[in-house]
Amino acid sequence: MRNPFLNFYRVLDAQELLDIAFRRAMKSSASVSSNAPIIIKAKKKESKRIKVAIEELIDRILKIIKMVPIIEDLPEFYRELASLIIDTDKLRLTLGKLNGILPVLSKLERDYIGRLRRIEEPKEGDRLRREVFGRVSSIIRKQSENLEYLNSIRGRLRGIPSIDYSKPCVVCAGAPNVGKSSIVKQISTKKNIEVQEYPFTTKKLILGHINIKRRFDTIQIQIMDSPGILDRPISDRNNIEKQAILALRLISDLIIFVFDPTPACGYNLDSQINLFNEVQEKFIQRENIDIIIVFNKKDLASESEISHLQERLGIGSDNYILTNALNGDNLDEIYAQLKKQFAEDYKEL
Ligand SMILES: Nc1nc2c(ncn2[C@@H]2O[C@H](COP(=O)(O)OP(=O)(O)OP(=O)(O)O)[C@@H](O)[C@H]2O)c(=O)[nH]1
Ligand SMILES: [Mg+2]
Repeated sequence: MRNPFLNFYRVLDAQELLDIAFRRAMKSSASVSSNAPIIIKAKKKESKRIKVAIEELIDRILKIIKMVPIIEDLPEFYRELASLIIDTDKLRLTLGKLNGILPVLSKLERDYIGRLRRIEEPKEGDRLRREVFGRVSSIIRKQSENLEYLNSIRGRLRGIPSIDYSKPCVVCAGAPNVGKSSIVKQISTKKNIEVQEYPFTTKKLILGHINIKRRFDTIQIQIMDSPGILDRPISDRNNIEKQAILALRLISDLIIFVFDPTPACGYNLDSQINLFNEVQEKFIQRENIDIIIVFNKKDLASESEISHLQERLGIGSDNYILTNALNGDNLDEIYAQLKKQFAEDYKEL
């Protein structure tokens, strides 16, 4: 599904909204015959100005409210991800406050147009229009923080990947700094993924694609790079780690779990194994989801480090892939496994 926040465009600030509305108003022209009395002309001209300005503002604010999806109505993955990325209560409140000024603006329009009908001097019309514009300005300016807030969160929401539910999705997960992003970068079409020597480089879910060649055609699967997860109680986990868990729980059709058998990543084997067990026990969404186990940093890992990890996991040498994500060594084995997994029974395309 296309990221529902892609239509969340930049919001104009209070001054920009007012400038546009008042400029439109002053350029507007009321239809009134040229030989009508001056007082009638004044009434019509100022009524039109008030109407144009206020309706322009109402229209633009309504558009702002409508372009932000209602979080509660979104599919579970997007709904939960949004609530990890932003404070959804604050968003709801902000939109509610913007919505709240609409009837106030409408009422001002009605009141002032009513008052204009009763003026007796043309210059009274000018005074009334200035007065109502002043009141409108102060109402809109009071929304400055709310408008700014919307702009401050939209980048994060628009950064959510668009998942195609009709294509398989592989989630690459593991402890921080083990080489998840390096692997996804090497084996997928997504090349602009940041890799750094420190943990928590990846702070959000990043989607790439892998084209798998079959005899007569090519199919495409999705691969998700995820932030590192620490071995600690869920209540201590931060919202960055929780995004990875969410992807495992809700969108993975297969998991690539990456271990670093060496001390290089900064997380010992116990904590990586605990995490692996937790993923298997708690975060797998369906029973038939396989895990490809990867031991990365082949170039750094000693024989004994590798056999130790293998023993601790109680697996045979055929049950993991030993890779070097720096030079691409053995990454073709990951590709081969994915092909085996998805090429045969994948009929779409
Ligand atoms: N020597 C060696 N270094 C590697 C290998 N794979 C990754 N690295 C390095 O390990 C560090 C972390 O790599 P990343 O790909 O950012 O690791 P990550 O698991 O995505 O890290 P987070 O996003 O922070 O959780 C970087 O300095 C990489 O260059 C490898 O196979 N061998
Ligand atoms: Mg990363």
